[in-house]
Amino acid sequence: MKKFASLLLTALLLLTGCAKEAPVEPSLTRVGFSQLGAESDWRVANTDSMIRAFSEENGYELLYDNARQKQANQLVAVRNFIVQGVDIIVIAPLEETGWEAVLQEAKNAQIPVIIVDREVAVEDTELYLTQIGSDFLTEGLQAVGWLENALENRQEDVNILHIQGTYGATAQIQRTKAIEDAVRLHDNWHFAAQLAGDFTESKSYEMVRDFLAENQDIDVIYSENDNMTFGAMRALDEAGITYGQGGDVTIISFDAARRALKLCMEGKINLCVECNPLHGPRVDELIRQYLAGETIPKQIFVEETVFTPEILTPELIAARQY
Ligand code: GZL
Repeated sequence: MKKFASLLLTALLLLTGCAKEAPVEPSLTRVGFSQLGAESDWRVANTDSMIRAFSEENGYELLYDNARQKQANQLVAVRNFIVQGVDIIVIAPLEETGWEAVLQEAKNAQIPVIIVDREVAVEDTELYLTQIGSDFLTEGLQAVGWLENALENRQEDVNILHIQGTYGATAQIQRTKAIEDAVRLHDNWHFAAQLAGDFTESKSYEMVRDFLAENQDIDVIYSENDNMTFGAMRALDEAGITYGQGGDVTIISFDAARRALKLCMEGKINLCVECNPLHGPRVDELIRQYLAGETIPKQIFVEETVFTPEILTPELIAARQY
């Protein structure tokens, strides 16, 4: 009897408009984000930016996976996102190749994919919505242009120690292309060695330490990220080799993370090439544009600059976000 009375009362309240409809929670956009690892200051800043952007306050439910620098882990993560039926997949790919199958599976599941930071090399660009990141070749060309000016048509041999990032990553491929093309162009520029630093401080330290044990005739270090630069500087210190402004070795470093900018301001790094990691708000905006039915460019490059000791101040560095 009580149940009937309760149902009757509810019906009356609804019919008379007295019952308050339970507020309908706006549905959250479910994003699956596959991050490649946590190998560098840059990557930590990038992850922080992405996680802040995909907050519940911003209207997202974030499924996050750190692949610990293994593409196989990224492929597992993306497949999990597909099974869980997320609305959007965002991938920061470790390397360019090996993505066709899983991107096709996402397409078959009608889940759009945004590529952030590095790029994927696939024939069919319809397998992803857009790629947003840095123009890594332009970064390299800015470094080479600065070095050409710094050397002021020096005729003697220029021995370059090239510390490369993770092989097959767009940042490595294109920063390498810039310096390799320049070495081909300048008859007196030579590679003392090209070392595999994998974008990490520890690997770079080991490789440079072992190299310096055999050969200390270097004029320039072209290091494809700041953390490898920090490792190289430790090895140079141990070998008693000076570097930076007025030193024996000129150092060029990519990323322009705060730690590197401070060393640059002190004259210990000659050139910091910015590689901006703050993609969270950018990807958030792209998702909103997509959900609003707007057309999105297939590739988006972010604006970046370079820093030398002359232009750096404590205030400028303090104002930087990473
Ligand atoms: C560049 C990014 C690179 C950084 C490194 O966008 O992919 O990966 O330059 C990071 O610090 O490891």
